[in-house]
Amino acid sequence: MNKTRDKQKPDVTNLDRRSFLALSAGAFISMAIGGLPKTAAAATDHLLPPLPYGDGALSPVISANTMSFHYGKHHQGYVNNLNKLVARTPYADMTLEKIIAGTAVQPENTAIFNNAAQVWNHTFYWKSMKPGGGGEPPAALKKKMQDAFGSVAACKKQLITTATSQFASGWAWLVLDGETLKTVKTANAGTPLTSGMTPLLTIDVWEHAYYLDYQNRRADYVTAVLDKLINWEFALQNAGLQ
Ligand code: MN3
Repeated sequence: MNKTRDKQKPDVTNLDRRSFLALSAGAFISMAIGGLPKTAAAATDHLLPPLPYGDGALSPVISANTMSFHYGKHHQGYVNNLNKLVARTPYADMTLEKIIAGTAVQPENTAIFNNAAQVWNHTFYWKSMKPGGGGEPPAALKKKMQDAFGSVAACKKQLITTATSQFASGWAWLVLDGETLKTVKTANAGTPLTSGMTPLLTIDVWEHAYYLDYQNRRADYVTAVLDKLINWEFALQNAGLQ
């Protein structure tokens, strides 16, 4: 049981399950859960975090149409699936990070891992971008890039190569491996969290991230994200440099 998480939850955890189900359609639960959607798993629900900006804020690099499907359907879908999959399992009350760490090495729980990691990865991806992003990284991050890659341009080029060389669905990441800045790619729902690395930022290279706007031109999408949207300040914070 995670105490921090429990504190944020409505106080319905002490009801026995039969009572909870019996009440779940009633006004009492509506009141107790403060207007959240009424589901039997409400006591342990993971919620879709709000987007840090509006649907159309990243346009024209990422259209409002892409955003509405990607956030509203795909990300929401992973949240919904996760809630269904962990209900009545030992993972029901765990934080996302604990679920990811626990299921990463359990082949029998691949479905839980995939949905939990996709929830986490997408939340991290939205924060990796901002309207009016791109441009020069802050000095401390720039220094790290120069140390590892020679220049900011070389670091960006390496990120583009990493993103375009990921065969099929996955993610491109800028990470800290120990003290060293690196680019890594992960397939499907994979995340550097399970390799002990510190993710600084990510770019989703699943086709659903770019196909409506760029069709098959993944390199154009990744380049535009890096030039116009990438949130270097977020990377700086994650690196503990700020
Ligand atoms: Mn995606």
